[in-house]
Amino acid sequence: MRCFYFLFVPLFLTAACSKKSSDETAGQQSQVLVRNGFEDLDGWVPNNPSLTKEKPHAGQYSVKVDQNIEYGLTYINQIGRLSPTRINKIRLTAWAYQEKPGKAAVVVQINSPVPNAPGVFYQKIDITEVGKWTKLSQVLTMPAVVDPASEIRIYLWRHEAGGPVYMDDLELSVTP
Ligand SMILES: [Ca+2]
Repeated sequence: MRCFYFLFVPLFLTAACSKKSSDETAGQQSQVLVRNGFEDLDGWVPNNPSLTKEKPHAGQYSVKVDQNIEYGLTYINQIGRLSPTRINKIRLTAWAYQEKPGKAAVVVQINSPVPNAPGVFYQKIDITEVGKWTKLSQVLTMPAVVDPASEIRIYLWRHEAGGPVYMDDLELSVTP
């Protein structure tokens, strides 16, 4: 209910509302930083073939990669905007569907704000199951020091997929 007043303000605040809400059902154990089922993006982002109605896990939309799409629709944000306080561990969960044997992946990476500097963090979470929706869940330990201006990117990567791969219901949360 506390998000109600955001209904009267522009989109960026409603987005902030959804991503900053605490997961109270988990007993204050986790704070959701990002949650997306890709339902409300059509028309708000530049036309992107990765955003599709072909095979949703829930709702109407998911994101996909295939032989023509190397990287799925990507979440990009500054670490300092994602969380004003330092994060030690985050948990990424997402549902993935791989149509044919292969190895696609969900990637979380953090890039330095300094041009051409080495990457700060990189984790590839492989998708191995075939022919069924599978929940990925992985805890990621953040580097001890991260510049708040660093950029986090989360995306589905075709990598070695043998056919179309879909991702839906992605969530990133702070974990103890
Ligand atoms: Ca969806």
